[in-house]
Amino acid sequence: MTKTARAYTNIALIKYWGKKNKKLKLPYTNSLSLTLDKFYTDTKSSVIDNDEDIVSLNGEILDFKKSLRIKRYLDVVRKMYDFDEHLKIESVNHVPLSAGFASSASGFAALAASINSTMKLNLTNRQISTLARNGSGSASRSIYGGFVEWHAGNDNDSSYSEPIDENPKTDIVLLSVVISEAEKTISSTNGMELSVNTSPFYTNWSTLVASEIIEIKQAIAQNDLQKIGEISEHNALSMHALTLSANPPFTYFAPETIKIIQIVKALRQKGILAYVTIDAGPNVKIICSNESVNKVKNYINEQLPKVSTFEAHIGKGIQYI
Ligand code: 2P0
Repeated sequence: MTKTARAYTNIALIKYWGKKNKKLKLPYTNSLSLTLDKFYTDTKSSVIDNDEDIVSLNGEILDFKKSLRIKRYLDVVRKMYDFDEHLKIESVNHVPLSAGFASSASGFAALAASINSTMKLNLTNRQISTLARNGSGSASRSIYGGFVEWHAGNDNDSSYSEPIDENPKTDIVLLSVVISEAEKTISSTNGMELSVNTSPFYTNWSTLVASEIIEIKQAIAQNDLQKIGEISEHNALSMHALTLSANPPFTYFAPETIKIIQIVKALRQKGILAYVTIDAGPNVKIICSNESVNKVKNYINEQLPKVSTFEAHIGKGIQYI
């Protein structure tokens, strides 16, 4: 009986933005994330007597085009671990597009864990993280719960994630504010490449990340949520500065994105704990505390009645169910 692997999504507090090796998805810098509860992917895989893989998502078999990324990934895994069997992959995403999170992190983390189990590869979590990274960079972090650091590394084996604190005591709550469910026009892969190649600030970004990783780890060790929020917000806005300073310039922000950044600043001035972090899209995630989250939610709903909000807490690492 093959087990289903479950992996939760994660939000980067110190962002990954740029690959030094596209094929292996080796990043230029380390990154640091928080694994979230609620939003996850369940994946089951089984060996089939077929010369092609079969991929199903949410109960529907994917056509050639939609399954291509996963099939290519399975080719990489077969080569890496020296097996020939083809697989049927059955994935169910509990990461609603409407919640403003990408599903590639939980998706490839669950897939890597599932292949490990089905093919009896006996991989360590570090090796599963490496395997997940080959599918999507941010997936390497979803192997663990709580706060997680992805070490950039220099080759396939040295680029992996590691837990910093899987059961943190900080009362961090993440409020996802959804402005738009539309597909982004510039994929993160293309956005990263354009920033690396053309932003004059890219070397400063690498230096900044190195120091912010050290600072945020100190703040995590001290359960200093305000400091965690300050560093995360600064890091996220610095990442977006790499898009605005690219040539040609681009941005993931929508007008409402800026509006929410301003609202969050105003809330802080009223003594309410709130900091923004933003990925490669217009939606904003607000770092709150147990105490501040309802106030933040009510204020956002009052000011922007059209947006929806989703609350998430600290999540766990890979589970087999
Ligand atoms: C992150 N993002 O650290 C950053 C911050 C978006 C902004 O990782 O090309 O889907 O598959 O390695 O992981 C989104 O990119 O990119 C991402 P690939 P991925 O979470």
